[in-house]
Amino acid sequence: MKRYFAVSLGLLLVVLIHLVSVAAEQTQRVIIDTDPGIDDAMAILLALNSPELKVEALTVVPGNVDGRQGLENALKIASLAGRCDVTVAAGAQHPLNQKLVTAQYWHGPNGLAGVELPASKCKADSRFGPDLIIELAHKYPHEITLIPVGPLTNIALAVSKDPSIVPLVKNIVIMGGSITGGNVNGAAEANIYGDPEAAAIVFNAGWIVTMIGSDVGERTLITRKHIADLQAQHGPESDFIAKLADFYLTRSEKSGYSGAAMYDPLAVAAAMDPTLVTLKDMHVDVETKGEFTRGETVANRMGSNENNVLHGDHYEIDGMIALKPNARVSTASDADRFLSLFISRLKGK
Ligand SMILES: [Ca+2]
Repeated sequence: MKRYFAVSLGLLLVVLIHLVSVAAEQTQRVIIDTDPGIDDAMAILLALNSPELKVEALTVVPGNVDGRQGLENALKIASLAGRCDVTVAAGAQHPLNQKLVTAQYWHGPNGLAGVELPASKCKADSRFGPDLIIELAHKYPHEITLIPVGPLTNIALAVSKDPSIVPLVKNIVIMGGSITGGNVNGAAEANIYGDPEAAAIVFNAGWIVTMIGSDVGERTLITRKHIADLQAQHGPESDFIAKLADFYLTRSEKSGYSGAAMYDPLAVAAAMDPTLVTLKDMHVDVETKGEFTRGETVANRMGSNENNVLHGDHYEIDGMIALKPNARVSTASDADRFLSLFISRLKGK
């Protein structure tokens, strides 16, 4: 009888170890590069409350707020979630080739709708964000998914310093760009506009960038009904998100939107479950020079360019030149399913 129990216990242990290893395999290691930011805060808290993701680091980039404020916000958000185990590191302090453009207009004076979170119990890591990205890409080859949800400065610095990380990174899912007009002006989306040279480096690095653009974010709206649903159960994180969403919605309504665009959280969700978005392979170039179009993501949807050859005083089309896709561009989202996921993960938290 004793032997029977020992064998059963042994079998149970083998099954448990197998289940744990299967779960670990299915957990994706991610680095969120962020400029927090209202929708960044939502994205970070979604990731920290999703068992599919293991957040290896939050690296901070200037964008919605400057680098100092962004680091303070990231630390406070991690602390609110009780997640001081997550590495939080500062990164670049300015874009590669232009002045920083901050967005308190949309995100409030501190970038977090003016909501004052308690002082952070978490401490910043001393490593430089881009170096940490390089280090983690080597430590976990083919396992890291990068989720940049701010200007692409830190990612550009990392791949420029160590291009060998490109094939080591499993996936890169960015919130940025648009193929149907911008949110800064007619052409450019804010994250790409915030550092076009960095974006050009990232799109041309040799990996396939999954691009969750502002045009899709703007069709993935959180509404007052969603906030009420979120508030059916209270918790410190969900109460914080409700305050952010209320501020953000009021701001968006004043600008003529019927809800607030879930830009950054949709990128996190797409990394977790790509079926939440429709993706199409395209070649994307970043405009860095245009008078009206600096920061535009110029997407080729045909997979080719005309080859124009000079014949005397004019050019003639001499067939097409095939273009290799460098991006999987999201053209639509399943907004209802995404918002149900978002609310279910954060309700009562
Ligand atoms: Ca952001």
